[in-house]
Amino acid sequence: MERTSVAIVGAGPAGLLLGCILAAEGVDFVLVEHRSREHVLSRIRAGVLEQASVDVLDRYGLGERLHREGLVHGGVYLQAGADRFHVDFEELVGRTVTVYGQQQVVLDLMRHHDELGSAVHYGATDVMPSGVDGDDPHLRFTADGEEHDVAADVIVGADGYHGVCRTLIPDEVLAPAERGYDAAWLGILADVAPSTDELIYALHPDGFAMHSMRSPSVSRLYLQVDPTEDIADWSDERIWEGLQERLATPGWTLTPGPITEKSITPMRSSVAATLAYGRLFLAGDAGHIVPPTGAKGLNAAIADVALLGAALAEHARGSDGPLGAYSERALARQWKVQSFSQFMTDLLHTPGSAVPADERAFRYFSRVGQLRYVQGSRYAQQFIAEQYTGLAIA
Ligand code: FAS
Ligand code: PHB
Repeated sequence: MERTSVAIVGAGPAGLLLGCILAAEGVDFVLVEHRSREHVLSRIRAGVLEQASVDVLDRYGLGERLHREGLVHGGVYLQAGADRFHVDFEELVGRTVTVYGQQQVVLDLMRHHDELGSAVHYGATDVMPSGVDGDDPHLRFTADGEEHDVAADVIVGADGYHGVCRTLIPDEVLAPAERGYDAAWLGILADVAPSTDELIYALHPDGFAMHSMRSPSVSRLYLQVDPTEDIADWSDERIWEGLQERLATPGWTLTPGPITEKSITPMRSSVAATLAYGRLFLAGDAGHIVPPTGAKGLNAAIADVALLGAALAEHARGSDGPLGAYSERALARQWKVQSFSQFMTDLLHTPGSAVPADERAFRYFSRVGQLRYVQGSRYAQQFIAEQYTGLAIA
């Protein structure tokens, strides 16, 4: 039987970054991932890092390529119909965001573990944490044909919303608070230079559209679609037509290009009632998920493990205060993130087709009214700028 201080389940950004933090703090760990390294790297997810997230990566020496290749943005554009305006984060709150795809963050973290020679097992099977409600937790798994039984002081569930760790917590304890949305995002990657210098979030009568990017030569764009839509019904031409229509504004053109990836992602908000159960701690999507409109999913995962990593280091040094407070502190910040993500999603999406036509019109025009208020209010723009660039991790 093997022994470690922290057994981490899941090698997404939360698990990988937690491992880097523990290594920096001198705390031993094992990290177990049930998909291959290539599969984890292939997942196209988030694109924007808050200032607070960049600061965490810098603190642990993980930001070198991010600063070399990331795109620093001083604001975003919001658009109501054809009326586009800029929200200048730097002028309003003195902060920026960095466009740097989640795949690049994950690659940097994986490479760091390679350099450290960390105990990271990809492609593991029969991954089974147990005993988290007692004093002798174990993580069992099979990797490279070898069965492992690891006794751990603590187990961390960084295995996402559909992971195994959440299932170890009784339903009445996990008790997630949730809401759905009558919209989904059709996302594309296209080999074409972005048609904008900063992200554009647009509310149009046909639905939400967004122009993001991954590099000076790769664009990332999204369209609101009904959650029941099938990606097979969306030809490249239909997608570009929708984007052209919804993002149009006088004097600006959207340059189309070859689409290299397209997929539809449903939206949901969910927050577990606790991120701690006995010797089990949840971090990232394992504990909460948000709609992507506020660019918060990846950043919230980073915030969780920044708090949890520091708390586990204190625990290893004999002080249990921070670990005992982790769930409460992480959830307090998460509910602020949830509220902002909900606000941005409700503000920028048209009501679903199930909503009666008169009510749909009312909701749409009240959102246009809210956007026009934001356009004319420094205070409203500071409200958005402060939260979009990221609240302090504390
Ligand atoms: P992850 O889900 O990334 O990682 C969990 C890991 O655990 C995975 O590698 C999984 O394979 C592994 N795992 C699961 N079960 C396991 C088991 N039983 N044993 C071992 N390993 C197991 N966020 C944004 O901010 N902007 C976006 O545009 C955006 N787009 C998204 C699109 C999609 C399709 C999805 C699903 C999410 C998107 N997100 C976005 C949110 C996303 O970025 C997450 O917030 C982020 O991946 C969270 O990281 P983790 O908590 O590490 O969870
Ligand atoms: C992205 O670039 O994928 C992205 C950016 C901002 C969001 C969501 C997704 O709010």
